[in-house]
Amino acid sequence: MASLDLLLMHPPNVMDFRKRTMLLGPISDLIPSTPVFEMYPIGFTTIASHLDSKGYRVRIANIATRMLASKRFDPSRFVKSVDAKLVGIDLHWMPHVQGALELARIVKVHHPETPVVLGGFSASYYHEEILSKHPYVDFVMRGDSTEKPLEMLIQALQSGRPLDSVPNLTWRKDKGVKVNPLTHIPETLDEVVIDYGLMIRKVLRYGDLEGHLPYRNWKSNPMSIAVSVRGCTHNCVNCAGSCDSFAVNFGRSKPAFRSPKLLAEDVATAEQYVKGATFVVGDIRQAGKQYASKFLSELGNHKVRNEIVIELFTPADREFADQVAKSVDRFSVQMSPETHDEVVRRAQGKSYTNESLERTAEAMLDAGCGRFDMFYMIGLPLQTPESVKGTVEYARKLYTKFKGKRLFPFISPLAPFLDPGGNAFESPEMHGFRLFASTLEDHLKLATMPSWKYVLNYETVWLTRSAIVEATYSSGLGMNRIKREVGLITEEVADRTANRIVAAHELSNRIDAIVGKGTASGGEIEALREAAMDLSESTVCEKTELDWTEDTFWASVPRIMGALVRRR
Ligand code: B12
Ligand code: SF4
Repeated sequence: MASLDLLLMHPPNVMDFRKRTMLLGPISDLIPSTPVFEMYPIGFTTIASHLDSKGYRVRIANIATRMLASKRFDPSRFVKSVDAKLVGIDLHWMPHVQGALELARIVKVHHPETPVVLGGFSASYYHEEILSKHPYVDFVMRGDSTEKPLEMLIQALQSGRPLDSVPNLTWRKDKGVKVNPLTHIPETLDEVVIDYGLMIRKVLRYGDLEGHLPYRNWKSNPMSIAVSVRGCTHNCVNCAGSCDSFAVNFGRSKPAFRSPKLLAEDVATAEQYVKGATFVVGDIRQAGKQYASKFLSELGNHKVRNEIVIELFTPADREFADQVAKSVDRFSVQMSPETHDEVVRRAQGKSYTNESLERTAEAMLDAGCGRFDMFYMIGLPLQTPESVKGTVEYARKLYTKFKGKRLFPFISPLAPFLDPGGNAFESPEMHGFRLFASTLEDHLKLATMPSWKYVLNYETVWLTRSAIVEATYSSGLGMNRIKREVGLITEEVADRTANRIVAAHELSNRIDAIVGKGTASGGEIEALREAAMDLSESTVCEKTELDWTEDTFWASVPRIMGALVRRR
């Protein structure tokens, strides 16, 4: 095989997770990934699409999914076998800190001359520390839009040109760390190329389905993503994707939107390849009412049949609900009120009432919304154990009020890390947070601790680490009880979930007892590896409770074939 211009690899959270005891409990229960966070950034697709359109040869290898798919898959052997001129590894989400740096080290073991570039939110935040302490990383490409800067880096490397003029790049020069200005910050997302068929063609070219899968269960729960925005107009205190954080860390003073026409085209193109839900990232009303209306009417013109999942950052009215319903065949909604307590919600950066929340749910469900998911969180400013109990009670009220109407509240902890770069991380005392880690090195130490309690990089004045763990397991049991009572889950599922929560809680206590003796590794911890692995998934609910669609990957095959034939 001719040499690749760029190999993009996505690591698991911890490279040797298969050998370690890590009770990661509920940290990924409410997202498609398993606790190793195998989902790669959507940006891999836009980077690959952009470079492919310029004639470069790019391959994506999801190392995490391949490790999950087969015990025999050896990442080191895979890395050794690939010939690439540049290797890119994402350190977008902080939980991948150990996995990303270890994968970079493995690349250098087999290919000492091949340069390694890290990118993503967390790499951008810690760029100088990465380059000053980790010799096997050569570059960090900063910012939320790296498609073009990466192309410039590849051109410079391949032609031997100096790197001083590559925007957004942090690199080593004259034994020091050189930080090129962060100047590539596009004002719109209209130049971003998203070739939804590219992944399929790459699967065929490299004969590697698992390596391109966004997450382990994608074949049974396929989903596509359309991105409306980079940046955000809101300022939730714990979020590194907030308006303040984008300004300080990624140089973005206002969000960049994809035009409504192109966004609707993205959704329509995605459905040519994938029969399953299409998740539209970002509240489509962020750019204004007109933007949302235009997008919805364009979507109507495309006669999209896939289920469309939209996000609401603030309450919506009946007019909007009806507009959505008129524009698409099927739709679902996701909203994160975080807590039932309006004072806590305000401290978290969201200032709407429960009354407006319930009116929104009612309007959406009346308009035909397939499911309305509401996400609640543990670890918020001002939130006490009693307040968490109150949220569970509020969920009971919601279930009763919306009985039979497809409203699903979920609760999970803010875990494992408070986002570096978010306002609470930057000014912890002001928001009532205490940090256990602030540098990259601190996070590296936490990442491999044997249970999620010790991985947490924070606690709050109102909820210690232990209290977050206790509140998580007891609210999980509470929610499960309510779902059983209202008949939302079967007795069998309810029993299974309750047993798992109790077992995970017991195991967490056993790990506490060992760590309390002053050791976080060794024989006693190792003996718990299998149990920890078994209890790290679907802790507070069955993961399938979040599935949007009943379509499996095989339902997409005729579409993929049709689209590939049409493209010839
Ligand atoms: C949509 C979204 C998701 C989607 C995933 C979409 C996806 N596959 O990318 C879902 C809901 C599944 C999700 C899950 C999680 N998310 Co999220 N997510 C977002 C959100 C709302 C927007 C996503 C976004 O990343 N934008 C698009 C652009 C900016 O990124 P991108 O195109 O993917 O990548 C570009 C650059 O980042 C960069 N880049 C990225 N990777 C690489 C690699 C290389 C080599 C290079 C050069 C460049 C590069 O170049 C790309 C192209 O220009 C943000 C909040 C926000 N306002 O931004 C949070 C956010 C990114 N998520 C966050 C977190 C914490 C998580 C979870 C860990 C939460 C959890 N505990 O479950 C999980 C991890 C999932 C996993 N890997 O398995 C934090 C990250 C903070 C941090 N520093 O760690 C954010 C900032 C805010 C938040 N708290 O939600 N998330
Ligand atoms: S959590 Fe808040 S600040 Fe962060 S992306 Fe969502 S709405 Fe924006």
